[in-house]
Amino acid sequence: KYFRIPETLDVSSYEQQPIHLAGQIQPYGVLLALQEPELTILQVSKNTNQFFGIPPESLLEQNLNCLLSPAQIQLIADSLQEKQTVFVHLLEITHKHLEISSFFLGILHRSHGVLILEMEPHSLMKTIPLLEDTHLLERAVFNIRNASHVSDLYQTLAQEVRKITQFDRVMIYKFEPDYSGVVIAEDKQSDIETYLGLHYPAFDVPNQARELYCKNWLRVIPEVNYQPVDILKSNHSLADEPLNLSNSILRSISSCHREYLRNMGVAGSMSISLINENRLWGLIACHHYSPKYIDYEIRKICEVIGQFASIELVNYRERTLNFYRQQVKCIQQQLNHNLTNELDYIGNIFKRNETSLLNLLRANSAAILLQQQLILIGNTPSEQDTRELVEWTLNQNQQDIFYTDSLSQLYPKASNFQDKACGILAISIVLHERSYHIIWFRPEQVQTVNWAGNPHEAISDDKQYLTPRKSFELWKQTVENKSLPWQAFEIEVAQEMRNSLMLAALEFSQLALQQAA
Ligand code: BLA
Repeated sequence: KYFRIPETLDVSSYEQQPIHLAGQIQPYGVLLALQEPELTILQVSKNTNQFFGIPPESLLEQNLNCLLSPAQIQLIADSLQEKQTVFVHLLEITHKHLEISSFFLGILHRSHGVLILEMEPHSLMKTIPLLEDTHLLERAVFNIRNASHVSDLYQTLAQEVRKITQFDRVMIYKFEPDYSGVVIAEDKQSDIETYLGLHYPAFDVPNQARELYCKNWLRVIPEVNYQPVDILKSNHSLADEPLNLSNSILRSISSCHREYLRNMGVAGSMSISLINENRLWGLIACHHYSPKYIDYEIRKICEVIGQFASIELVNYRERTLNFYRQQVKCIQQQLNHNLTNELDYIGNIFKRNETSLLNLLRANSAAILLQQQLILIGNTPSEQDTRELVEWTLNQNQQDIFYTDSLSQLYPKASNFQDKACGILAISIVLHERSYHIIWFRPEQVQTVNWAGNPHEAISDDKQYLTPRKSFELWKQTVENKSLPWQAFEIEVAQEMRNSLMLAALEFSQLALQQAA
């Protein structure tokens, strides 16, 4: 039925590849590893001839002053006394033979005991005046802050990054709790196909990549079709291991990912991390269909936008949680009010709060069983099926809350109503022989995704498995017979609901006892 993972694709081998020890760089700059404090060159990328007119062998074990003027060396040495982690200088290098000089941005950071200097050609003409940069950033921050709701925030974020960078496509890629991902917003050229709403399996951005992207905010691949450049080591080099390039901007990108991009027709790419409490929340993923170099200054602006948006996302989450808490409180207050005709009364409260009850737990439908009285909200399984299901959950667990995102695995009958109840969350209270139950239902995940294009579209070439469309097919396999997972905060909300219901039930039973006496 579904496209299967090709046997030749060993996903686990990519999961383990240490991408920060690639030992190679992208060819759009030069990398030097230096020993402090003398600034001796311990390692150097093999492409120095092209940029400096000097072969890499003749730079090894030399002092950096063979490349830079004493004034520049002093500038670097002074900056290294400062506390920050990255140092940036505009550097001028004179080609000895051609007698011309060229400019570079020299970006320095320390990595496991060595100082790494990366040099990117930098045209003085191209440097955007500082004021203009500030305005780009200011506008983006203003628009992001003024987003009216969270989906507007995602869309604005994609639009702002695209306005600033002019990529053909900018997407907001959000990780789910299981690290599969979904494109939740997109701004693109009008004539290319959309990826909005497509889901991808977790290995599309493997674990080690996600870990790395939590440490640095941005990567760029100006030219996907590049030939990686090796790094030359001096014989006296301190360590045998490859350099740790975790924070290097030139780090060569995993060949698997490059193939993926090539299969998508992408020739230039960039991605910016969105981080929430040390967890990679998502990525701003940018594609271009021809090679695309983005100036360092613009990349920095994008990085700051990513950092700002990350804070906004946390704020939004807080606000959402507060909103839910208020709704629970509201239902709670209604339950505590006027305790007369018990069952009808509780039933009415829930009917009146139908929408909140569903939104509270992002459920599509729900059922409330008060003694024998059954109230169905939304598109639920049939009355008979629901009653049997409640009975089953009661026998299943001795706990107050029962939830699963793959009901049919535990309760085979559920495969008849996967489109309504593939995942359930149930709370129950049994008190003095009276019972109260609420069950929330979620349909099978595949049925809720927003299909971009025709999901049943034939996949013509089996060899090209590394493309978003095929990833989407793979993702569908991983979520077959599964609903969206219940998240920790949703379980908390359900627990809250149960507590409120419990309190109301207790009051009722006391009232009943008093009346009997
Ligand atoms: C990295 N995978 C990435 C990155 C993205 C994606 C955005 C970040 C690198 C970057 O900036 O470009 C995934 N990009 C997507 C997805 C879409 C997109 C899903 O545009 C959808 C529209 N990737 C695979 C498979 C493997 C794989 C099958 O699809 C290997 C089994 C590996 N992806 C992979 C690796 C990296 C990666 C190893 C890290 C690249 C690096 O930083 O070196």
